[in-house]
Amino acid sequence: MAVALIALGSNLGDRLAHLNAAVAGMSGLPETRLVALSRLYETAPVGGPDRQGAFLNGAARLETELSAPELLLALQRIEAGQNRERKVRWGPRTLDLDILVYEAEISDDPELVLPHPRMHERRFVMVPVCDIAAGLAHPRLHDTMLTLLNRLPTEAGDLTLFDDKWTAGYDLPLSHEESGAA
Ligand code: A4P
Ligand code: MG
Repeated sequence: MAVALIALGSNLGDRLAHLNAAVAGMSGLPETRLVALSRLYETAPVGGPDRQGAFLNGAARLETELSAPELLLALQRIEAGQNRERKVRWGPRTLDLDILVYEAEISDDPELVLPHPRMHERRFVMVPVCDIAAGLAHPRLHDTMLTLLNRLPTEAGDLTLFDDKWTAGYDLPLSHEESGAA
């Protein structure tokens, strides 16, 4: 059984609906359990074309028997189910699901870089991550997620708490570790 952290993002269409579909999709994956969800945050776009809309971002913790490549493929199918189109790098998207961390695996394969190479530079990733995994050590940098978040300048992206609840219509453990973040 492996622990994986997933970043969820949407800034196109019904953002909350796309994220809830992602939660439903991840919950339905074989040999996989969704064990924690972060709060949801509205975040200013980082990179990409000018004037794209604000993102909703969150993070999820999974326990899975899928390998990292199998999990990536499964996440890409869930993205495709929300009509994700790949046009512009860092451009607007209905749904983006990235594997942030898979156990302590380290990979430089461009198809699947682990841990996600930009995660620790981004408040829109690290704030939700600290809701669910503040004490987890970053496999490459070795510091905890909370230490990495606290090191980020506040200019590393505007972010506000969006809504304490995901609206998926079934029972999910909304668990936060006390992080003092947000
Ligand atoms: N890939 C490699 N490693 C991974 C990984 N750990 N998880 C490959 C997922 N995919 C990984 O992804 C491009 C390729 O990355 C895939 O083929 C996969 O094999 P993509 O989702 O098609 O493209 P992308 O998301 O546009 O590119 P990228 O580089 O993943 O973008 P980022 O760095 O994820 O940034 N601002 C705010 N506020 N909130 C956001 O969520 N997201 C981005 C995307 C930019 N700005 C943002 C946000
Ligand atoms: Mg992506």
